[in-house]
Amino acid sequence: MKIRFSAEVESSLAAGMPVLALESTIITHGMPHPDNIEFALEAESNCRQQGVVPAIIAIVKGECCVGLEKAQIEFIGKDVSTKKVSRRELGVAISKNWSGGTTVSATMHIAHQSGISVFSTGGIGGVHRGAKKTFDVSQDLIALSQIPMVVVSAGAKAILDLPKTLEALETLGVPVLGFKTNEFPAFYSQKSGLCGLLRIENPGEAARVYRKNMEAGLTASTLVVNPVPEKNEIPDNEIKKIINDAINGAIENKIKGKDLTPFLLKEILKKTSGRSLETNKALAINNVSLGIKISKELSSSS
Ligand code: PSU
Ligand code: MN
Repeated sequence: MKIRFSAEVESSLAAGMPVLALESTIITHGMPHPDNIEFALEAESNCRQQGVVPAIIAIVKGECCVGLEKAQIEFIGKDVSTKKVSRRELGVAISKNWSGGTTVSATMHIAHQSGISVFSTGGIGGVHRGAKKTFDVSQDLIALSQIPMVVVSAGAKAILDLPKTLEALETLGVPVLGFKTNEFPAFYSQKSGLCGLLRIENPGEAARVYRKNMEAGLTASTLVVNPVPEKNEIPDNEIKKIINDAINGAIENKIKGKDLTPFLLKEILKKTSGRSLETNKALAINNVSLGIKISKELSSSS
């Protein structure tokens, strides 16, 4: 695949220095403008301050880009025609000269092809509620089972069916490590009631498990779940009704497929008067911080 690397990503990869992959659907479809741009720049600056090169991955005018210039971030974050590109749409997006935010599945594919092994997102996609009828299960789960990386996420988005998502991760052979917790986080809040994860205490443990998985020849990613900081969480009992109302709104408006997740996130933003956006930013930045530490552990132990 033809990949356009930013100068800093290219030199860092060549020198074996740590690089952290970041997705761009969170920028194009997950957050409104201009918060999305502010978030992306803050995430990048945190990486650089800690000695890690940020690699935002996106499709810009048909080119698969790893590491964006500031003008490119502003372009994808502002342009309303920017698509949401999942792994199956990569060839389509490039051949049609689209600009697109890459989802977790597409970002993982491109990061892995680029030789990047750590990736931080907000929350992975998973099994949607009502999947028994709709069959709506995110490609992110399949990508997690097929592409060996470390993926850092605040659990799966609370709009999903979390018990089924966790079961699917097990079926697909994806190890889930709880960062300082044994409970699967619920994106906006720390707790989901789903306990029994393998708990790790520090970034070095995540790096070690990933290395051992690689040595064992496993194809799945090591999924590190990192709860939203307590001060930023929206407690489960507050967010529950809002999510249910948003899901009912989607059913009424016949929103489905790839439009569903962006629709629900926007509805929740409206119904929480912007509080969900602050939480989303905080959890994603928190995942960037942990991704930075894991990528440094991996590059220093290689
Ligand atoms: N995390 C966020 N906001 C987002 C996403 C993740 O905080 O918008 C995106 C990711 O790119 C993920 C996608 O891959 O939502 C899932 O979409 P779907 O449910 O259609 O597979
Ligand atoms: Mn879907």
